[in-house]
Amino acid sequence: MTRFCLLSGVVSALIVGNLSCGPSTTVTQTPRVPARSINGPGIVQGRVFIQNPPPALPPLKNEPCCEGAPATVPDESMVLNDNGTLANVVVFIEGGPKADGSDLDKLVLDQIYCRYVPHVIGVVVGQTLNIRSSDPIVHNVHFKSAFTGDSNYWMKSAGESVDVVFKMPEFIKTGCDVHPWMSAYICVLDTPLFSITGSEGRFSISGIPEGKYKLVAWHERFGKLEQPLEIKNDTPIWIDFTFTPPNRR
Ligand SMILES: [Cu+2]
Repeated sequence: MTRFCLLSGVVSALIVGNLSCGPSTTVTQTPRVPARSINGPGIVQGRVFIQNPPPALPPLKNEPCCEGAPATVPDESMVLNDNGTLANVVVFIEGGPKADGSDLDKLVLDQIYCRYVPHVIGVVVGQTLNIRSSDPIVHNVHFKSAFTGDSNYWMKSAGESVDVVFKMPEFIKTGCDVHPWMSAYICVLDTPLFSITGSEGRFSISGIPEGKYKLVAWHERFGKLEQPLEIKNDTPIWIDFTFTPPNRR
């Protein structure tokens, strides 16, 4: 029995929440590795297209905001680029080592003229996200995590901020109750191997260790697409994605 308990103790080092000798049904979880230690020769790049896109979204009325703010702001929940691609798509590697991002630089999510900048931000589990306001008015940063519940940070003047660290991967929509047209996505990832498309619809992820993975593309309106990815060496791999909105097929 003693021997069994010793052995069980070794195994339980890899099992979350099991520090006793009793039987366990807990799922084995691999410890996280420092994000900066994840490095390899692989590069994957490509573009994210949209087929038969819906009509462009009208801008959002941006008032009452504060002095100097534009009367409207773009609705960034769907940004169509001129070359047929889509912005604000998070492309990431799934199936690699799970990262702890506490060794990565702090990121900033700002509120400028009643708009989140950027609209979509990727942050690694354990990495610090500084959420701030540049506006001389009241905002509240209000979001709900599936793991930690409701968070609501009030910011009453320019320069106020809060540091937030997420412990689990999830994509969280945040908003402001004072200015209900404000929205952003905080995409908490298990990996530093990700890229977010911009005005050219391009993504590029480097430093991928050799291995077999899934490459996932996520957009807040159009959901997820996946493709297999195998990294064998440093030859860049090109992969394109094409979203087709469900009602346009
Ligand atoms: Cu606000």
